[in-house]
Amino acid sequence: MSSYCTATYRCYDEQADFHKKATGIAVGLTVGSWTDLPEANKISMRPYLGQVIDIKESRDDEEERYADIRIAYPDVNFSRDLPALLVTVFGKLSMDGRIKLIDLHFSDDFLGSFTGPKFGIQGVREQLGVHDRPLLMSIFKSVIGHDLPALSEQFYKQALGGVDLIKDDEILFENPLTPLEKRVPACMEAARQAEESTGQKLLYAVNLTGPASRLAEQAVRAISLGANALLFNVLAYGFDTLQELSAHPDITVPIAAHPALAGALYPSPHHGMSASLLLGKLMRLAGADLVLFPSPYGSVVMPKEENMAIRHALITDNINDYLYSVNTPDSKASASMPLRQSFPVPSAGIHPGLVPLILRDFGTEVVVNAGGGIHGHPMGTEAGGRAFRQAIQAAMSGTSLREYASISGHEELQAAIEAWGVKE
Ligand code: 1AE
Repeated sequence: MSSYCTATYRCYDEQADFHKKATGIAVGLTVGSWTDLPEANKISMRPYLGQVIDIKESRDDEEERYADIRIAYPDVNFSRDLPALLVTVFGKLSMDGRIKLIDLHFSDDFLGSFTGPKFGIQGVREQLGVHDRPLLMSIFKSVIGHDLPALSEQFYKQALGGVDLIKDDEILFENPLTPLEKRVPACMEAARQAEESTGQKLLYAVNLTGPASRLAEQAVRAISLGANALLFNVLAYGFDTLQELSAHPDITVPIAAHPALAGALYPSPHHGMSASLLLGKLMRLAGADLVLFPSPYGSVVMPKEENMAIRHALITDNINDYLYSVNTPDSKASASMPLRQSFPVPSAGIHPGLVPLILRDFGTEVVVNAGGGIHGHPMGTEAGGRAFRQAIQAAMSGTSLREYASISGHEELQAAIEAWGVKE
């Protein structure tokens, strides 16, 4: 029996005949073209022909006319990798009018080639020995132009504040002052020293950079130098590169996916891909253990509905769950192979006063992540970490931040609230 992967598009047009449009896509992206090719009509071509599954026409809040179109593509048309699937379903089409790819549904046969995250939420928690609270990650800030001692000191201060993960800034590339070869041992030594005070394990996500052909070698080298996590700018390299890294037998540490460039792809209602597909389903399928994305609360804002759809895609048992209920013919997606869950990491402009909102929306399976919100703390970087840990503790115990901050010993949270306030 044939198997298919299904793409859902949102197509805007005031006049178009959406049935004709859908048929044009199903034929044009498989056996035919915009002209009626005689070859396309042959019976022998049928197994390769795309199928229009359904078309739901509607108007948005601005009264613009659109249709959600679902098309099934025969698996026989593409190899079992994301570049082949994405080029099939949205290659040329992505440039053809007001059309956005909003969801993908994978056949079991296609999914069979993917192992997903190597560690996932459980694996990351096991590495850290933390199972009962959201994790806290801090981001190196002000790294360019600094030498190794300055970087080690910054690392040490972050670690002393009680963070679980520290990630390189995504704009830190190979450079003469802090090359990976020296940076990893220096930072891991700072982690060891901090652990003596905190008793806390820590993951350091080192930025993998440089030519694509050397990334795996660089990752293995970083691990041999002591790196226990990696950061990767997935969209600059492509999902397939992430998949290769995550499936590599010698890359034995969690990978955090940075969303750099995602804004070129998801924000328009008329073009690109939905954020939940880009930063949710595809990141998880390609093997990201942690996925960063803008939150609804901070400095770079993504609508909450989109954020919740990303979260769902990262943690649901069934990666094939539909992202948009409007497209579900029977509101149930067929079950798929289980993949490990990826940690959602809502980010950008996060400060302690936002922690209750993050936990309200994401629950416990979340990484609270901050750069400026830690280093910009009025009492310094170490206090920045402490303020976040206090905010997490308060939110988990159902105590208001202001009340918790007024308790003796929580001066760091008090200072953070005075600096940035509390958002309810
Ligand atoms: C969405 C990515 C956020 C990120 O990478 C970053 O560096 C955030 O920094 P802050 O927390 O906004 O200072």
